[in-house]
Amino acid sequence: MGSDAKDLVKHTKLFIDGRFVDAVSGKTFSTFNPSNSECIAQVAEGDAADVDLAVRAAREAFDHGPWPRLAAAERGRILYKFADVIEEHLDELATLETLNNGMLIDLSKGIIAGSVASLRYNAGWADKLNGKTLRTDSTRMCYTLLEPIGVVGAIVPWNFPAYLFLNKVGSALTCGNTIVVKVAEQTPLTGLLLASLSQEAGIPPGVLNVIPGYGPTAGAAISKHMRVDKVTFTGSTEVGRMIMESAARSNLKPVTLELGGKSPFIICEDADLDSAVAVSQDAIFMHQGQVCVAASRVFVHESIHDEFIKRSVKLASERVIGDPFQSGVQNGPQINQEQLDRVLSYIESGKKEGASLLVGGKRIGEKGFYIQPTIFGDVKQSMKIASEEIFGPVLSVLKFKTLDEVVELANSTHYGLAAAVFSKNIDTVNLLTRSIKSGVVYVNSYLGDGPAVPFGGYKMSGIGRENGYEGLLPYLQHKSILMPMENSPW
Ligand code: TXE
Repeated sequence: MGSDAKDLVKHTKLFIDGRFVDAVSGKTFSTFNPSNSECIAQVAEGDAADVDLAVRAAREAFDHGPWPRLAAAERGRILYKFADVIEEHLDELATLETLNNGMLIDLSKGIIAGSVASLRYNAGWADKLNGKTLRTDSTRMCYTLLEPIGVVGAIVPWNFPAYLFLNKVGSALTCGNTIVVKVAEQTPLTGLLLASLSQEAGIPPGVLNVIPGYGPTAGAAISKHMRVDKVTFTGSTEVGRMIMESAARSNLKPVTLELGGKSPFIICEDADLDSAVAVSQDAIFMHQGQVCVAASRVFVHESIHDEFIKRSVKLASERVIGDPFQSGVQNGPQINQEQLDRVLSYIESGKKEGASLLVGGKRIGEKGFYIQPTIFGDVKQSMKIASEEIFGPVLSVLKFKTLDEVVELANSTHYGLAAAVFSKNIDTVNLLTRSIKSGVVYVNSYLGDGPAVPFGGYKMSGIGRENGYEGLLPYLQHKSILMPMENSPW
């Protein structure tokens, strides 16, 4: 894929007010292919000055442009058209995603198809977002209006670049907002291609603006901008905290935060073990563990613990690792050297703290950022590998005896994004699903939620929900209008 890769990269500049432009500073940065560490292209590096231009364009498009004033069904129609155009370019987008991110090509295709489904789901809501008519105690009636919130700033990470881009753009635009998206510095390419496709679909200039650039410059400029009305962020808990702080210190803009996780996967003694073993492998190793809901802690009942370990170690050691474009490959590279080093340092800490390294644990080769799928046994909840987000292919296996004990252990992290319960007993399932503090609990399955299902975290995994009707509400203002109503018959 190396030599013809450059032909795929058509857009490397900032996208502001419907035009691809250089950064004000004239600076660029390199973007890489994680599977061989080679530079793919130079990309314009936006910073505060460029964010300001993009916010002005988005402001103008919101305050005076057609987008928020269109009939809602017409907005929906344009977003459906956007989804069609993306679908026509699905292979191109998926190839670019794999090139820039290292995601397996089949996963890239599936995720882009899922992003199209999410965009269509949101588009369908455009003309169905209505307020209510309310009774009041007085002689007045009240009705509520749902209005767009204004200019949205979106900051997206590198793990699912196109999906997270479209998820946030789809929700914001459906509600009549305009948006400035800062794409991740590691993976700017699919967001820029999507920007150009938005023009083909007829999204007016200024409605969608895209700034590639770094977090502390371009990202921070969005979160503290006085003329940005809302920020939506997916990324680390550490940066989420910074974004909330600068949103509060500037214009108190509301934030939606989708942050890290340390998701528990609970396997009870009556579980279907074949299924639990197979599903838990993908739940941790899919996309090399670079998934916010990666099930990085598996709790296994003591009666089936040794058998689970035996089967899981075998499957992990058989996983095919290699070029993400090659069919049959199950694990590709981590995103970059920094993440690779971070994952390897967690593996070292697991060994030092006394966990047993059962399989994996090493880097593979020197070109690209490949790590062996890794499983630790004899893990204690107090160890770093069981309490901090690793964001790599590293599974911690913990043993439990009673349901009370596993609830206590599963809930004893700062995170609360996702969980799984494997059991055939309905009472056990009900007890665990209601006791676990997380935004989603999968029963005898994992992932595959689809766009209608609200998604987000408890505790330090985030604030607010994305997807579903609930995911649209943060992009709307709720206005109550009260007026006299005399002589009403009832
Ligand atoms: O994330 P960052 P990184 C977690 C995961 C991973 C760790 C570090 O544990 O190992 O975070 O990854 C922008 N103001 N997740 O460093 O820094 C940045 O440019 C405004 C979980 O890549 O949070 C990028 O666009 N923005 C996660 C985005 O924030 C700033 C997905 C995410 O980068 C900023 C990714 C600042 N001061 C990482 N600093 C998930 N929830 O899925 C950085 N950014």
